[in-house]
Formats: sequence, structure tokens, C-alpha cells
Amino acid sequence: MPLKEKLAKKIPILREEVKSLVKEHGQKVISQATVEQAYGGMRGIKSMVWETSLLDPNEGIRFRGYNIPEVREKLPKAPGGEEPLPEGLFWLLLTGELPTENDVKEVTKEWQTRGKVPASTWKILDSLPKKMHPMTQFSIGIMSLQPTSLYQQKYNEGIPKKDYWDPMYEDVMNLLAQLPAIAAYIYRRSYKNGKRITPSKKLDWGANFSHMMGIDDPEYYELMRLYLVLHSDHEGGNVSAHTTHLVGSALSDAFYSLSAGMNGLAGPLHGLANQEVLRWIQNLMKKLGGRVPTKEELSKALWDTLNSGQVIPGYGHAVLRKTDPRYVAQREFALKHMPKDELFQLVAMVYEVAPDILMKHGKAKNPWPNVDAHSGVLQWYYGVREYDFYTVLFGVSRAMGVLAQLIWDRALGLSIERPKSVTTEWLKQEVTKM
Ligand code: HAX
Repeated sequence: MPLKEKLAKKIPILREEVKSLVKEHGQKVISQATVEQAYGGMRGIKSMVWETSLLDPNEGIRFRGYNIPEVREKLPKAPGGEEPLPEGLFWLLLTGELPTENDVKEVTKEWQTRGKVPASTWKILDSLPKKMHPMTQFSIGIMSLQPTSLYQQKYNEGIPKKDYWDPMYEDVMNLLAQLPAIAAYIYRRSYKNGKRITPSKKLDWGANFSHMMGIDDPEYYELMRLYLVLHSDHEGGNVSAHTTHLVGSALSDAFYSLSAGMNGLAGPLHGLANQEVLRWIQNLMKKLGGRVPTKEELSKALWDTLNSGQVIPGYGHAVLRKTDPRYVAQREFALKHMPKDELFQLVAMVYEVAPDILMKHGKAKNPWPNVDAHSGVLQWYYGVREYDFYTVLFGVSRAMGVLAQLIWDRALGLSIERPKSVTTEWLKQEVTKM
């Protein structure tokens, strides 16, 4: 059954479930907020719904109930490949069901068909300085597609609220189909000869992305597929996901919502951490005259970073309390394809040394590596050495998760977000009454 049809069948069922859940249990308390949480980034307060994935502090992410090893095992692969196809993950996120090989082929075909980027987008990108950060170009690239929004057109025509999800689905499919071409062109114009590479009708979404970047190595295709699966979704509270969801809640279309989410991903405490990790490691090697540090030198450098008030990039997490399984999956890929690589060995050495130091330092609640601690070194190995681009790779992947949820936001008719804020003065008065 085609993806949209499958989704159309699921929507009324979940709508009914949610309706009766709210009717029967609407007043039950699932979370409370403390003064500390009000100042501390609302950490841990359960106050939003995100259907596509759920994060366990110890086990890591589950996409629709499947953890990372299960997703790697169960999702269809490219012919001869071993890593899951991102199209399959998108199917899973959207429908909650594992796709067949045929389902995945249909999504690949559909994204190929919808993949033509409007000339106006190329023109807008060409007007940007080549030195502009790739994430800024990416956000502008997404916004440049906004005039193509079918959702906005249908909204203006006055379609009923219960049908909003339908044109949203169309926008999301078009946007996902076109994102790799936009991202790849940003890479080409910023770092290569600026020539656009036409997508191939023979390649899947991930392989085509790498083809359009100018990399036609089957091993890199595999890395790209894995990368795009791993970074896609991490429940709803992280900055890129929550921002997309928040902006969408005002009934802004997929282009406005995703572009806003990407602006959040561009922050160094979020997606930008993946470029910071490699920068940190390479600065250290530069200081040592290009040589790989010993464990003692690495420990000293980690302490120097902490003592100067900076964070160790790629380590720590707002929710996770163990090594991120997305880190583990990338480490497994490295152990298989590049075990002797010097930079990988250094990343592995940081993993041996940093958690202990962070524990001794005593501030970070989670001393273990997150997804960003490993992604850069894999890109570097296959020749993508322009690390300012790494967050764009993350963004293409993250789009799948946040946009799948955005369709569900409209399908369930979720409300405009409007939590209550208070002032310090109000808190000072209120706490004395407690
Ligand atoms: N190095 C040094 N100090 C750290 C740290 C790290 N890696 N991680 C946390 N801390 C510090 C915090 O800065 C905070 O210090 P203050 O009290 O002085 O503000 C303290 O430990 C407590 O923080 P926390 O509760 O453990 O962590 P938060 O939930 O506040 O923040 C972060 C989570 C991921 C932002 C944090 O761990 C961090 O800054 N890590 C480094 C940057 C990074 O890797 N970001 C990517 C995270 C994954 C992601 O979103 N990818 O997109």
C-alpha cells in the first residue's frame, strides 16, 4: 500500500485514541515543574507529545519502539549493502511499521520524482557569499522553497482543519526529496568547483546525496545511509525538534518550521558540536606539531579545556546517561572500515580518557560521548574535511524525524504552543507562600 494511503488509514485511529485519552484522563498529572527547572531549560518536564521516537536515558533512542541495533538489523538495505536505507526509517517514523523492500523502493522512487529543485532556489543560493556558513546557506535554501508550499495555498483556500495533514504531507515529501540536492550544492559551491551534479535515477536517497556532493564511493554511500538514519530523530524536546514543532504549531508550513529548527541545530551546544569535536582534536594535534598525543598529553588538554571554562565537545547530554548508541553504531562502522586510521584512534583514545576526567571534574551529569563525538572523524576519513559542513549533513537527516512528526502534529490537530512564563519577581513572591 502506498505510504500516503497507509498514513490516511492510521490517522483516524490515533485521533480517536487521543480523543478518548484526553476525555478520560485529561486531568491526570504526568509532570510537575520546579523553580530550578524554570531556570534550567525546562529539563525533564513532560509536557509535549512526540509520536515518532522516545529517548530512554540509559538505553538511548527508540524509533517507534525499535532501538538502534534493531533498526540496523531490520530495515531494508541497498543491494549488497549492510546499512539501513533512510527511506525505510522515514516509513517507520511516519507509520510506526517496518517497511518491506518494496515499500522502501516506492519511497526512493517518489523522492527521485519530486527531487527537482526550483531555479529560483539555485538563484538565491548563488547570490550568497561562498564563505557564508553552510548552515546559514542551508536555512536560506529551505526558506527559498517556501513559496512552493501547497499547505499554505490550501490553508488560504480554506480547507478544513482535519485535512491539514494532506498538503503538509505533500510539502514534506517535496522538501525531503529536494534537501539533499540543496545541501550537496552548498557543499559544491562552498568548497569545490561550484558545479552542480545531477542526481542519478539509479541511486537511493542517501547514495544520491553523496553522489551530488561529488563522492561516488560505495563505502561512503553506506556511511551516508547509516548517518542519515542515526541523526534523524531524538524525541521532541531537543532544540531542533522542539523548534520545528513550536513554529509548526502556529500553523506555519513545513518550510518555515524546518528552517527554524535548522537555525537551532546550528548552535554549538546542539548540532554544531559535530564540527567542534574535530576542530578541538586537530587544534590539539597542531599544538603538538602534528603528532598524535599520548594519553597523558590528551588528559592534560582535556583538563585545560575544562579549566578554561569550555565544554568538551561531543560529551554530555541533557537526557542520556550512558554512551549514546548512535556513537556506538558509528564506532562499529569505524572498527569495520577504518580501524587503523590515526584520527579514529585518537577519537577512541578520547573515549578512554574523557569520561573519567568529566566524572572527576564533577559538573556534567553525563560524562559519556554523544552522537557528535564520532561523526566528524568518519567524514574526514572519506574526504569530507570541510567541517563547517558537518551540521548540514546532520540537518538533512534531522529533517526526516521532525517533518514526520509535523505531519502527525497536523493530523492530530495539536494546539498552538503557549506555555506560561513567569518573572523572577513572581517566583520570589510565590515561593514564600509555599
Ligand atoms: N564538558 C564540560 N562541561 C560540561 C559538559 C561537557 N561536555 N557537559 C555538561 N557540562 C557542564 C554544563 O556546562 C553545566 O555547567 P554549568 O552548571 O556551569 O552550566 C553542568 O555540566 C551541568 O550540565 P548537564 O546538566 O550535565 O548538561 P545540560 O543538560 O545542561 O547540557 C549539553 C547538555 C549536551 C548541552 C552539554 O553536555 C554540553 O555542553 N556538551 C558539549 C556540547 C555537545 O556535545 N553538544 C551536543 C549534544 C548532543 C546533541 O544535541 N547533538 O546535536
